[in-house]
Amino acid sequence: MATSLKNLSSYTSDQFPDISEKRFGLVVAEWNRTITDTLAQGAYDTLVQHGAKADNIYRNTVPGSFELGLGAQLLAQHEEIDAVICLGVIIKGETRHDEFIAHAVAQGIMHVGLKFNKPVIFGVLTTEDEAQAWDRAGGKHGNKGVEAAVTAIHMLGF
Ligand code: DLZ
Repeated sequence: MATSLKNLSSYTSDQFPDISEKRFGLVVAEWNRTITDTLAQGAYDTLVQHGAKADNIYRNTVPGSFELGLGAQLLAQHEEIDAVICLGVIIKGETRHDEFIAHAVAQGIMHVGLKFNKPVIFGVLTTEDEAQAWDRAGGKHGNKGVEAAVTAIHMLGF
């Protein structure tokens, strides 16, 4: 007998859930501030365009990307928050500092999502230089803040 695969997710990315009553936390790193601000604006605009209320979007800053995990946790622990979007820009320097930060942040953010059972999105650019970061913050590769917001919305329909 043939078995059928059911799509467990109620929504696909072109048919989003109603987010008009959802509350979002944005955690934005201050390192490379002009770029992270652009990512945050992209995320905010995308949430509003998809129906989120401006009053339901809470923005907090943290010093650097390394602090994004804790910032996310401090927001995610609140029952009213439905999803958290973490935004940062880690640019390669002379040492391997960037690698350690990037790995720690990725794991930290994943951990918070699993701990609180809610979407915690990794919107962190890890680039060779500032130009590559701008390419992904409104440049030729789009705005990854927008993509992070779309991912959060998608996951809320899961
Ligand atoms: C220290 C540091 C360095 C060298 N580079 C970056 C970066 O490119 N992007 C970023 O978001 N943060 C950077 N930081 C700061 C760390 O994330 C963190 O804030 C400090 O190490 C203090 O914990």
